[in-house]
Amino acid sequence: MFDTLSERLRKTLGNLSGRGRVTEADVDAAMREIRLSLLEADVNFKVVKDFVANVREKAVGAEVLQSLNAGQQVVKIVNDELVALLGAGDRTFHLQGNPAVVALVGLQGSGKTTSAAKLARYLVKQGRRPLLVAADPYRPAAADQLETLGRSLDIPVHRAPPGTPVVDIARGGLDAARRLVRDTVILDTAGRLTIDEELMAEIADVSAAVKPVETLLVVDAMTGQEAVAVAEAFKDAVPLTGLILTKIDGDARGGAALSISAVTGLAVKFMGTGEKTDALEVFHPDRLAGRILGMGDVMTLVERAQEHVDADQAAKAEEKLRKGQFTLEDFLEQIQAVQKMGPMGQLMSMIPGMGGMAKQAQEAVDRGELKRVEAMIRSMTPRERREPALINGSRRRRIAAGSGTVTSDVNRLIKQHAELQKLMKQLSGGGRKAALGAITGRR
Ligand SMILES: Nc1nc2c(ncn2[C@@H]2O[C@H](COP(=O)(O)OP(=O)(O)OP(=O)(O)O)[C@@H](O)[C@H]2O)c(=O)[nH]1
Ligand SMILES: [Mg+2]
Repeated sequence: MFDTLSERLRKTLGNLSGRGRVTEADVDAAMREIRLSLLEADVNFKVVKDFVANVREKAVGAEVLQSLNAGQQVVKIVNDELVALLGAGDRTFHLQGNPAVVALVGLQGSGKTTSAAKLARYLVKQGRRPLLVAADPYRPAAADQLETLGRSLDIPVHRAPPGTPVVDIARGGLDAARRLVRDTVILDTAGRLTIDEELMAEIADVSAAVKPVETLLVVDAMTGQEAVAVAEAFKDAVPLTGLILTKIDGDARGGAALSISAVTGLAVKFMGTGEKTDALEVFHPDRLAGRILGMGDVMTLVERAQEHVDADQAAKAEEKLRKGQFTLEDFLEQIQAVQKMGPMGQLMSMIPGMGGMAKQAQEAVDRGELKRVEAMIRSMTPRERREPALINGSRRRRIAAGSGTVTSDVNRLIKQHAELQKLMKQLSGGGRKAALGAITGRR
């Protein structure tokens, strides 16, 4: 979502930090660029105005410009201001009460049901015992959707016959939670196409009846500034405690995500980064700022790896790499493991210094390059995977035919694998520096 903005900001800040001396005019030029970048990313104009004014004041006011690393200090000021902008409001996720009640509200299709399931999965990981409640009395299909998600996660779902008043469903959910010894109730409420009084009254009734400790508004980041307007309207009508911003993985310009907290004063507590139930992130403003400014987000990357990668398997792969015994079979395993961690472009943007390659990497994946590599390795015999040296001309033709590729693709894969082997031998032998040079010198 932040690709274009990120690219532009990185360029502007790169120019600045590369300078020996920074003058007030340099700062002003950079601020003009940043202002334009933010406006084009659809950030609320008032938010942009304040942001640029704050950065400028801090950069020009103090002794920053006299210092030797003035450029870097200005970059740091931009980063700090961005963190402040993203992090407005109280981000604590409260779970007091037994059961603790969390209500999800929002417009139709914003991602309430999906987010309810994601949140339940997240809570199970925290050691809690959630119960999902289908608090949509109008569409039986809505309850079916939640039930399917609940079943796939092994989390119980409470539902009531169609037409049951929503307040009764919510109360029934609390009873069910006590009966089933569940400590958290997640209410998935019905959405409407527009903000209407009936919807607001219904949410207010549920709030009064079961007193949720969290009432989170689910907003679709793809709708841009409309999302900000929706949040403002809901905030005036019901007691919201925070936001879940969904579809951050989409290709909207990101302005909503950047302005919504600053405009409404409501904290973003979680973000949805994909359709699957594991695609939910606790919102960390500093990490998102790092990703946007191309400084990476190592913390999230490590957490993703911890969640998805088997530590033993990873250690074994590393050992093999070091010994130069990393076969194509291991290569295939690693490709699969990394893909479980998330879309390639997202992962690349979390690695410091690699942000600039995120788009290319994702495009390569979208073109099916990883799939082709997988198909080629699958078309090899186990022995060929272990000893690629065996793969002669006729075998190459067979592998290409079996995987729907051409022999030059197979050649390239085998060559890349051989290069990787060589590189790793250099890395584990004393020639670490030379090998790193070889890596960074490429491309
Ligand atoms: N890419 C992406 N898709 C999402 C995300 N969250 C939800 N979706 C998709 O958005 C669509 C609507 O999601 P739902 O969870 O059904 O939305 P809802 O708010 O419950 O909709 P109603 O109950 O009809 O009001 C589905 O196709 C979801 O898969 C997200 O974070 N990323
Ligand atoms: Mg729904």
